[in-house]
Amino acid sequence: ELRYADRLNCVAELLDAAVARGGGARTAIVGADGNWTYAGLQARVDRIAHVLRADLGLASGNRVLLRGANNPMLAACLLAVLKAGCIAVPTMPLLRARELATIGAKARVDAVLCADGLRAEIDALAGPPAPVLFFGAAGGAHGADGARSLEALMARHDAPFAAADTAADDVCLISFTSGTTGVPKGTMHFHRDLLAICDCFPRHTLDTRADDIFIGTPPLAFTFGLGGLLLFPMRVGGATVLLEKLTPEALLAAIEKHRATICFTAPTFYRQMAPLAAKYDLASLSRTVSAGEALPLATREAWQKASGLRMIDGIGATELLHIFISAAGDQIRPGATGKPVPGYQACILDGDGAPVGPGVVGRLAVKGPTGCRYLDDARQSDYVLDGWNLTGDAYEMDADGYFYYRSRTDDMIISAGYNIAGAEVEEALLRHPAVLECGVIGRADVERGQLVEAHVVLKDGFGADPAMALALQEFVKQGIAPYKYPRSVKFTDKLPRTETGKLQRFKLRAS
Ligand code: 3UK
Repeated sequence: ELRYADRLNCVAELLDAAVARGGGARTAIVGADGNWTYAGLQARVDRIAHVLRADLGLASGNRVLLRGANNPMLAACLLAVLKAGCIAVPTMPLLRARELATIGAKARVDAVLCADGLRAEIDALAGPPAPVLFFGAAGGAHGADGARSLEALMARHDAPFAAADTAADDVCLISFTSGTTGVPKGTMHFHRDLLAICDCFPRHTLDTRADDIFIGTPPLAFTFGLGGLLLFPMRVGGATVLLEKLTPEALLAAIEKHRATICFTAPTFYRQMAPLAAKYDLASLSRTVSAGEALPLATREAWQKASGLRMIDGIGATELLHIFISAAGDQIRPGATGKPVPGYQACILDGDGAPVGPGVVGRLAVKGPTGCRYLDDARQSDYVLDGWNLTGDAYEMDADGYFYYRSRTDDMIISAGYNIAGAEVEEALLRHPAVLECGVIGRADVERGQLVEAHVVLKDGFGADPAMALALQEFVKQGIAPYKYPRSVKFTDKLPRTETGKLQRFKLRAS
């Protein structure tokens, strides 16, 4: 049972408390241009909070849109918004002007803090919705002029900033979902939610400590990254490595260079890192976390073989803020996501909302200290039923209480009366030595209702020809029940993915 005070500012707990405990000289953030200590981070956060209040005239509850790639200044801006009692509206770096305008309008933003390197799309907005300040990656010089430069304004404030007196259940974050189905939805989270996620998954499953060094790819604008690469490290007084634009090679090199201990990224990244891992010294790593998409067994095995580390799979959602089912160490059961993280409960429901027992595929329902509150009320009842969050995933439980991912509820393929989970076919295909990546969807078909269709990216050196398509079909028939094999195989160079690393099946269906 988690207990928090009624009046609570999460940044006071995460940052000021770390400094007050004597951790001011410890490294908080490692960036491309050097390290910031906890005291150094606090000083910057306080200056930015003063700018928000004094120069922009913001009050508690005002909303601030944030735009930037993962770097120390973006982290400082995010924390300053919360410390000032305002609401952070983080946005993904690749968003274009029109999408930013939509989010800005939906979230009714009152101000914008934007990385100078990403200003083009903000400049392209017809009328910026609110005052905009620009910042550099490490708080240094950049292109923006005096009155629009965050750093220039920060230089005028050197007094400590006392955290705004907020309620534990004041909204502090509006986070937009990745839009795997097309339309991003805004979700609201409280000050206490940001602490609750630190006190569940990382504490119980990862056993995080002050000497941990966190690294990974998810943007801070994605709650996977916000938790794993900012809040979790701060909660234990550890360090986070924030680097922009990480390729698989660059992530491996950064793990080696910074002696990272915990890595967060998506399955597709582990798949790409596995064949390269032998070239790097990864001895510092002790925990590797995969989330965002189902982890295929073939990927789990490839990474374990390459790194000597077992993969910690975990399912999280923007609506629930972070990971709620996972397993580590001896608790890992390959093929299963894991068990509910302490603090959360999970069950499987049938179409009428009644719980089903082991071995039956149904709708995953989750309850815990964090939960869904959509900005857009109309969708709330689709996601929450009697306090249980319906994540939109089809799962199955075994007799020991392990949860097995099957598919997204709306991605289940129904072909000639059979229910086929695309993820299972993908997993079978990934075991073929020629397959680098694949996505399996149901294509409308007069005869069968839907036809299993595989979109396949081959590894270098393999030919995309009818013989290969046939070989892959035969291979799947040998691996899983033959009726699941892809009757259509299409080769492509690249699969459509969101910035969070998720396959966009709706785009495959439309292709
Ligand atoms: C899918 C998974 C199988 C699943 C997220 C960690 O992904 C995150 O949030 P989103 O809102 O998407 C949620 C949906 O993604 N998913 C995520 N992880 C897994 N499916 N196995 C997994 N391990 O469909 C879920 O409903 O973008 C992940 C932490 C914070 C997050 N927001």
